[in-house]
Amino acid sequence: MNNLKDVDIEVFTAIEEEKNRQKNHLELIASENFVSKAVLEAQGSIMTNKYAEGYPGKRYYGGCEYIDVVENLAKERLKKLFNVNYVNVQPHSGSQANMAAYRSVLNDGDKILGMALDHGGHLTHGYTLSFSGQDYISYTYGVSKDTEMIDYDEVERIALEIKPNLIVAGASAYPRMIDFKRFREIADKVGAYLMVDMAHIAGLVATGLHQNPCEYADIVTSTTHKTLRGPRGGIIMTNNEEIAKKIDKAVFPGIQGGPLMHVISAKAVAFKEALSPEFVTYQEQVIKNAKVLANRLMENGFHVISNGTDNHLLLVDVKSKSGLTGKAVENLLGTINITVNKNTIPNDQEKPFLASGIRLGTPALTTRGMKEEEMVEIADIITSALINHDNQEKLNLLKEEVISLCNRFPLDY
Ligand code: DSN
Repeated sequence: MNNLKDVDIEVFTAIEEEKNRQKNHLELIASENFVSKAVLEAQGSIMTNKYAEGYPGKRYYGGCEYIDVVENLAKERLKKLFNVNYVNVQPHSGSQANMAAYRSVLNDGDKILGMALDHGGHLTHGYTLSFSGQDYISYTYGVSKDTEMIDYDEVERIALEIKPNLIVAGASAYPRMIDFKRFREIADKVGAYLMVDMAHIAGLVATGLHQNPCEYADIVTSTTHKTLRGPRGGIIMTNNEEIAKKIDKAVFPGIQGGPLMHVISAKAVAFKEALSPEFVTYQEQVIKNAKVLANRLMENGFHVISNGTDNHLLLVDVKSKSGLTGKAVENLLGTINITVNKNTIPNDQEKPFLASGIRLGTPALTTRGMKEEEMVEIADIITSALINHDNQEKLNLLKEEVISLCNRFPLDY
């Protein structure tokens, strides 16, 4: 069979250019990472050719014997990783994992309570433009104005007032540990299900560096491609057998057809990698790096939301120091090969499209081997870029510094 270069030079070239971009830019988007070659190999394999609707041992198609081997490996490894009894590895994405999780225990029109998007929550935690804010009546909690951290007493007050059927814990832009035990107590007080979306922190949970929500929640969902460093996809977990059966039905045939077996193969590989001792060392470094990045930016005069971080990410208020919006800073840093995303900060006065902050995460750079020393260098480059945002000569020098840093920590693709 012909290879990609011969069949489709345009796609081949775009992939090569993206590879070069990944190699020559500092990737600070908190939800991104670099998978191993083994994960890439599994995901790019012939497993993509197979239809396998159903579950291991109960498929709607013949020829699934090796597919079953792989899905069972993924399931057993995932159970071990998070010490949980029932798992579903078929969701195509985090959004679909969340949709199936809600549908397994809720009816349309039920009430859900999740973290507000502009306080660090996720679209699928009840945002009005998402299915989660349309199929369910959604309410939000946020972070305290003073501490910029979750105020659990306030969450409890809101829960007692609205009596949700389900509470969602978990976030996309929250730099602190989340107390799932406390969320369980609140859910029990109001007779609600507790669902935890641990997508961002799954790698930290897998290595014991964050409280494990599987001990407390009725359902835990996650993606597999953030701190967990696997292929792009979703997973659902529970310790409740009845809920597990409903989750399986909600995923297939509820909202999905054939599972992506090449992705499930890659998930199995990633879970094996995550069970290794090296993965613990990696996650420890992810946190150390985030703390150093946050501290250096604070030393340089930035307000880092909640005055620091406990996990893999930090939120920086760029507007108050530089006068630039998050969007302007995202664009500016892009010109010197630093990739970040603009992010609203709690009680942001800017529209979400502009935002006052940026979100920075260390999982990807830590995979490249960068450590504390490099985080200090990066914090200083970011600071200098903002101070010199209209000095092209200085920006050119900073870009050279970024490329030299990338060259010192090559990406092995
Ligand atoms: N888009 C993801 C993130 O960047 O956090 C969440 O789904």
